[in-house]
Amino acid sequence: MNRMTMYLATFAFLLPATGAARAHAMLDHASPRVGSTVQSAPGEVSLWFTEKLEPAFSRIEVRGQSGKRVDTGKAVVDTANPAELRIGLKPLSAGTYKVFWHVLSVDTHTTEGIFTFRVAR
Ligand SMILES: [Cu+2]
Repeated sequence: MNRMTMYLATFAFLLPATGAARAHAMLDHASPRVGSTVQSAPGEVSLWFTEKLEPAFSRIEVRGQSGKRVDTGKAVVDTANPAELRIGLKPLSAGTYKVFWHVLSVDTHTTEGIFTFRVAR
């Protein structure tokens, strides 16, 4: 491969990859933070994504160690920020909680993920 061919091959490979990555709604950050330990029980879980979400097809489930759901049922997209999704929580006792999210971004791609946080007391 000469230098020009190599350059073009690299460019052709990178373009669609970065385009697709930018289009998907990936988790940017969360509150409580991914993998964190919080000192007191949070009243809600908030997730910030890299893309705007379709509220009707975006959800969060929060479960305790027994697998029982501890969220209040329905995740809502923030009215001022369409890339923020959050859900209320029942009063949490100390322990580890699992947050499962499944979202549809406005470009019609679904993504999902899971993380945990711990309540110290
Ligand atoms: Cu996408």
